[in-house]
Parts: sequence; C-alpha cells; structure tokens
Amino acid sequence: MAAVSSMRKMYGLCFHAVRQTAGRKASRLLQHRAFRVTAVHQQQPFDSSLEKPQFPGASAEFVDHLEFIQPNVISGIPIYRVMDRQGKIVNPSEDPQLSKETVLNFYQNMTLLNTMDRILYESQRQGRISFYMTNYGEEGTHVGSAAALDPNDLVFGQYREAGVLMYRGFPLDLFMAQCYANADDLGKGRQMPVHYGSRDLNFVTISSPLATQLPQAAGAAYAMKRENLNRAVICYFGEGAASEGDAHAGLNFSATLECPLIFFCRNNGYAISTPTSEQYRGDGIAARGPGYGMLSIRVDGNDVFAVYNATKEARRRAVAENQPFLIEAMTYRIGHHSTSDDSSAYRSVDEVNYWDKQDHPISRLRHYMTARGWWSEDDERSWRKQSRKTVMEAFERAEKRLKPNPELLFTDVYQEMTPNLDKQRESLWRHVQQYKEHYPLDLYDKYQH
Ligand SMILES: Cc1ncc(C[n+]2csc(CCOP(=O)(O)OP(=O)(O)O)c2C)c(N)n1
Ligand SMILES: [Mg+2]
Repeated sequence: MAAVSSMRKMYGLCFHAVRQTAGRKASRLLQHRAFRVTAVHQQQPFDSSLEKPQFPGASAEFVDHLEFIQPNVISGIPIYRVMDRQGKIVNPSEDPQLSKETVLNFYQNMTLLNTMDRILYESQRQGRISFYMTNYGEEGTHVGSAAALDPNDLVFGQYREAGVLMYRGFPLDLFMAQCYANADDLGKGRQMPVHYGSRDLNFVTISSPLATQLPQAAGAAYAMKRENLNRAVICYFGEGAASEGDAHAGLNFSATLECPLIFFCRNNGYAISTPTSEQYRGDGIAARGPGYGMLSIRVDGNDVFAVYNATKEARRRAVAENQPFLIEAMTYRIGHHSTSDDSSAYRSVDEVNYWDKQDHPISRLRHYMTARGWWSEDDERSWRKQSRKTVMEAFERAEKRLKPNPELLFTDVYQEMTPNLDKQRESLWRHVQQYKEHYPLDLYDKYQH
C-alpha cells in the first residue's frame, strides 16, 4: 500500500501543474487507476483476469494472445473538400460564404504568384539570378491557409510557400530584391534566392536544411502559450521533410507541451525525384497524427476553400485549447523541384499535364467565380496583362539596383567585430584590391574602404 500511496502522491503532484481541462481528465484517470489497484489487492483468491496494467503512459488492457497490430490500422484517411473539380460546392453547409471581394483577392494572389514564378524562373534560365523554386500547382494551399490566420500569427515556412508571404502583403519589389540579392534585400544578400523572411509580416526567414522549422515552431508556440498572447504558429513543411528526425522532435514537443501550433504539410507527391510511394509505407502524413496524440485532418490542397476551412478551425481550436493540429494538404508539384532539377527524368508528361489541365487550384477557383458572374474573360485578360506588367516593372527595378555593401558579410554575427572576423575582412579587401579587374565594386552599394 506504501507504493500505492506514493503513486497517488506522485500523480497528485504532477496533475496539479497542468491546465484545468487536462487536470479534470487527469483526475478521472487517477480515480480509475486507484480503483484498479484497490480491486486487485482486495480480490481473494487471486484472479489474474482482474489484473490491470499499471505502466505509466499506457491506457490499455492485458491480452493473452499474441497479435501484431496491423500497419494499416489507420488507413485511407479521407480527403476533406468543399468544391469539386468544376468549382461547384459539394455540401452547401461547408461553403465558407466568403465575399466577392475576398474571393477575388484569393484569385489575384494565386495568379500573381504564378506570374511572378514564371518571370523569375525564366530570369534564372537566362542567367540573371542564380536559382529559383516555383510554386506551380500549390497556390491553393498557400492562399487558403494564409487567409485563415491572424496577421499576428507567426509563420515558419519551408521554401515553397511564397504565396503565404504574398498574401500577407510582402511587396513584389522585396521578393525580387531577395532573389537578386540586391541592396534592398532584407537578408542583405546573404541567402540563396527564395529564402525570404519578414519580421514585419511575422514570417521567419527560410532555412535550407529540411525540417529545421518544426522544432523551432514548437518552441515559438510554447513561448506564445506561456505568455498567453492569443497567437498561433503555423509551420509549413513538405511530405519529404516529414522523414527528417527534426520533424519528429517538433511534432512530439508540440504535443507534449500542448502548443498552439498548426503543422501544415504540403503533400505534393515528390521530394525532388523521390515519389511518395518510396518515401513512406503508412497512410501519408496525417496518419502519423494519432501517434503523437494530435488532432489531424487530410484536405484537398487544390481546393482553396477546404484549406481555408480546415486551417481556420485548427487555428481557432489551437489557440482556444492550447493544442497542436496536423493538416495534410494533398496537392501536386507541377514545376521541377528547382532550377537545378529536370523532372522529365523521373515522371511522365501525361502525369504533369493531368494536374496542370484537369485538377488545378486556380482553374477550380475560376470556375467558382465564373459561375457566380464574378469573373469574365475580359476580367481575366486585363488582370493577366496588368499583373504581368506589375511583375515586369518590379523585376526591372530589382535588376538595376546595386548589390549590398560587401562589408555586410561580416556584420550581425557578433555585436562587435571579433579579431578573427576582422582578420578575414582585411584579407578579403586585400584580395579584392589585388584582383580589382574581377570585382566591379561600382556595382555595390556604398562602397568605402
Ligand atoms: C537535411 C536536408 N537534407 C536534404 C536536403 C536536400 N533537399 C532539398 S529539398 C529536398 C526535398 C524535400 O521535399 P519535400 O519536403 O516534399 O518538399 P517539396 O520540395 O516537395 O516542396 C531535399 C531532399 C536538404 N535541403 N536538407
Ligand atoms: Mg514534396
């Protein structure tokens, strides 16, 4: 009985610290466990069928036959959608009933992203920028989720979520400045193209190593919960990144620490050349949620309204109940992985064409708008012309702008320059002076030395 009372004390102490709702749940569990212990001790003669497991963290019964759990115990998780492929609302009660103005704004962001992608992709092909990654086919996942958040919510992205930043109001000039690494780039030209970040728009700068953002997002959400800020964190990642060890760390920390966090997985079918059929054996990423004790949903990522509804509800509950959610948005990466990839080596043109022509988030939304008389052929033509002109103008401004001052390579790491960095800086300038003909310093900002 000493063990029983110390166990009760232990549970008592632990549950004192948790939230009220969790506390109520816990005390029910405590009564249950105490009852089980008492029942076992009072039974005479001993009956093994009445023995109950006491392992901490388990809520199961004993069984007396050997059986492995089937891997497909969670399988065929359904895909929530609001619109069909023709843009028709399937179940009117799920229609978010967004205003015409909001829907047009969705459409304009999705198509503007498309236009920006086309121009920056081509500019890489012409050797004007070093690298680029397009978002083709995934526009619905970006805009639907971004629209469901509060502007104060903090965003952690992977690298293929430029539409989220665009929806938050990041200007075309700053997208271009980042890709051109010019003097206006908020990252001071130190990052590869598409590694955007904006403190003003609560968008954390992209990291190249996959899954970096998941544990970081868990930490940020935990801090928000502790400060009772009424803010949520959203963390985007690809299904490929979900295979990284850091993904597990982020998911598990956020569940155990009960963080207001939305994990948003873009399942676009590929991790560079590796198709999902070679990435995992379970039912996608949503099937992993229950393993973490996390509420999860799978949505049609090409249906901007389904993404919007799921993210809005997850956001509401994440903040109200302090718990993380997992959204798996099914979509398709229509473009190559990046400008360093040629996807014709590992997938067929027919496969890509299907998604481009028959199951595209932009055309689906356009069908919806057309059916309501909100968008005509003329509107489309003039919007395409105007948006292309706006993107081209921003592109030309970015290209003409000076590069950042090379001194910036050495700043912001330490508050004061350290002796070894200073030595490297001196050595860089000696080198530049010696080989002047290779360094067109007049193209760099505020050069003084
Ligand atoms: C830790 C790490 N390993 C490998 C890479 C190389 N890499 C860059 S993107 C990528 C594929 C990621 O696929 P996914 O997460 O599905 O995102 P998607 O590109 O499909 O949007 C890989 C393997 C990396 N950046 N970081
Ligand atoms: Mg992927």
